[in-house]
Amino acid sequence: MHIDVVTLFPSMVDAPLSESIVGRARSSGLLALGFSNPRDFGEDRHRTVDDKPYGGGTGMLLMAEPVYKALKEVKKKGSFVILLTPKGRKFDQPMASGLAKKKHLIFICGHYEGIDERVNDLADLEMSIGDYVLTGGEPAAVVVIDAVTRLLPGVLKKEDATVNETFSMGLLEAPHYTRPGVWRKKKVPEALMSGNHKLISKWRHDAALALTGKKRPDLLKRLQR
Ligand code: 6GU
Repeated sequence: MHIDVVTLFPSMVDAPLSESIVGRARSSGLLALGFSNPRDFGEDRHRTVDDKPYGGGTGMLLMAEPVYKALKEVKKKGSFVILLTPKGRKFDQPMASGLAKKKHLIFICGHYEGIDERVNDLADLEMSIGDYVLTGGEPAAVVVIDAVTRLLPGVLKKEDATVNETFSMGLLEAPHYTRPGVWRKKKVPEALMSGNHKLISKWRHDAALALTGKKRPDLLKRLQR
């Protein structure tokens, strides 16, 4: 998978995606992550990329042209372009699965108060990661790229990969425990210590259902529909 990020602050995306599982996916070539910076396409001698909004109001806006040029630099036939904005469709696991099947993704990160509305036409999809306001799209790009990368073939061990499917099925995962069997008077559930795989599977399924019902009844309702 090849992903490019159009951003004024590439290190905000590069650094968090250099660690752990995603970092290894990049080192091993399963994920190629690139950047294109609108700052490199500013037109005046200060390479200005922002300006005041028409009609007044607080804050500055990213201008359309530097974003357009930064996008043009990385866009190919078959690229899927995503504009990250709090006004977009809310990201979830099924959307992550859909994106994981694409060849080339491009994320455009807004910053400041946003981007000139006219760049919206450049995107195939507008996406948000939840109902709160971030300073820019960069943390959202990190979230989406992480969720997509762990779905790419070869990134996770086979056993772990099925765990993603559990959440795509719409249930929270059953609780996990490791040694010791008793920790500060708290015991690990009997079934998990039994060595009986059928019993363990049943315990996990029941626990997942109960947990989801308690913490996320909305997910259960969606499953029943
Ligand atoms: Cl994608 N961008 C910004 N700036 N804020 C957000 C967001 C994106 N998703 C949720 N809040």
